[in-house]
Amino acid sequence: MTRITIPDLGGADGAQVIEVLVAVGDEVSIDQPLVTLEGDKATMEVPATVAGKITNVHLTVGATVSSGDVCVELEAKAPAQTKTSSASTPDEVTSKEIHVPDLGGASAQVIEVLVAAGDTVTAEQALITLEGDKATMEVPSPYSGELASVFPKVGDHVQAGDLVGVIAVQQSEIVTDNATQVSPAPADVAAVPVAEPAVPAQPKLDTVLSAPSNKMVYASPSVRRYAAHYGVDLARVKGSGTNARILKEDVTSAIIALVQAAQSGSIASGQAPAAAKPTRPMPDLGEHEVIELSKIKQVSGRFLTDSWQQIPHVTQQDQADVTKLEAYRASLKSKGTKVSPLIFMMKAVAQVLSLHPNFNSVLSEDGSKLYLKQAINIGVAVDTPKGLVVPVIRDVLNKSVLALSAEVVAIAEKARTKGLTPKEMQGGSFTISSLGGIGGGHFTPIVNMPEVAILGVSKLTTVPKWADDAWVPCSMLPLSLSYDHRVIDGAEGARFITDLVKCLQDPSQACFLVANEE
Ligand code: CAO
Repeated sequence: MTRITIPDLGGADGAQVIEVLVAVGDEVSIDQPLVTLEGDKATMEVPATVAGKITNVHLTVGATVSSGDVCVELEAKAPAQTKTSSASTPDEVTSKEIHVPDLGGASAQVIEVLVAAGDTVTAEQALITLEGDKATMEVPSPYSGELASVFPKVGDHVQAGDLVGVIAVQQSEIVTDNATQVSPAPADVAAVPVAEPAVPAQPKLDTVLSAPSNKMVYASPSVRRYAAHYGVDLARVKGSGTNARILKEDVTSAIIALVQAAQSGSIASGQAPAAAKPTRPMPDLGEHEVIELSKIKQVSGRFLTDSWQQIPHVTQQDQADVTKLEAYRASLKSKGTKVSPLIFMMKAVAQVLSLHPNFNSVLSEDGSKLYLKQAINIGVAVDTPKGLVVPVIRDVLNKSVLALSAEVVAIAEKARTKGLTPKEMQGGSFTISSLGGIGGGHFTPIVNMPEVAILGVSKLTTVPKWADDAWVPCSMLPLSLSYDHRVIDGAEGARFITDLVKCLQDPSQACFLVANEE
């Protein structure tokens, strides 16, 4: 009896089972999805890591799971024979190690792991993406075969010769391609850009798309995101993977076929994938320089585009008179305790989120459910040389001002120097983007999907205010609250920002007290 367990969820423990795709008695093959999980930021499928007949299904829809929980039990089929003997014949299977190629002396960080143990890969298929000082590169598989193990994790630092994985390869595969595959060509991580995905040639519409149906769609979360990005309906895409699983290449073929059909007039241009419509030609740029956008910028760019396109944003603006809070901050500073206005902002936001739970939530992918979170975990946008990242500060409501201040300083420094782990960026339910240290007035921050709201904080200015028959100088803090109008109504948005302003105007609030002061 073999047990298949929930794999490492990258810190996203507490994911919910939203689909159970198999039942007792089903025969499953390697890589066939067993259940679909929904975490804070994404959905993922748990694939079968061995083939066999299901004897017990341990999970039901709605269950909450963590890494290591048992998913199913099955009677495993006899595995394919593997051996490492050099005397193997062309039809036998041999285990081969895959190593990181020459990186030109540098080490590099793993920023994507594109495969998992049990995946069948083809020669030259990318396994992991590395980011060095100046560029990213993919490490391809030198062989076609089935991966027995994959070792690097996102965030690991690797160098030439480190083990990427072990692959079971048909002996004939090695005989044919030995000369080029055993010693991968040296690749300079500072010079090799990520290759564009291979584009299949001229697919015909009816070979890649079927009529709309309610069939179950098998596709990985990354393929689903890819299809969603281009506006392709996965229910219509013909899958070429195991059990009609839809692969990235299938979606690419569908995009190309749809664009060609739109260009030839056989479908209306509005039916072509939105992001794949013919683009304007590049204008004559004259002398120019080309810079490769960092991976962080490319990835955050995709998320921002998705959020901007999918969320009906409203930005409610206001300003808080923080004169008293600034005086309190100055009194702390005179006693040697320096606290950024951002920390008081976080405490005030946490306070107000506890009164407006709809803002402390994430929305399900289909927009039908709102998950109200108990913990108040606030993401803080940090500007780094490689782009914008959002570390998440947990349990802000229950942390002291000083503890929060130390944590924000440390995590912002780590984001700028060493980089963050995925876990440090997960689990948030509201984001603050503070440009107060830089300048500028109100702005329109973009919601950090699937969260439903974000607060933009700008630089405070001193303005004259009429009070008690006299003009007095006041410190006014511009606030810009963007929210998802599918979830938050305008009245709720106005109530939230009004409560936030009230909170910030009263520094005697318990949440602002600095422990060593009182
Ligand atoms: N008004 C006036 N001054 C402010 C302020 C405000 N709202 N917020 C901060 N300041 C002051 C601080 O007090 C500090 O001044 P002193 O050094 O004289 O005390 C100075 O500005 C620098 O602050 P900081 O930016 O270093 O620190 P912070 O705690 O305010 O912010 C962090 C930390 C990580 C949020 C910030 O460094 C950062 O990266 N901001 C950019 C975020 C961003 O790019 N957002 C855009 C996202 S796109 O939507």
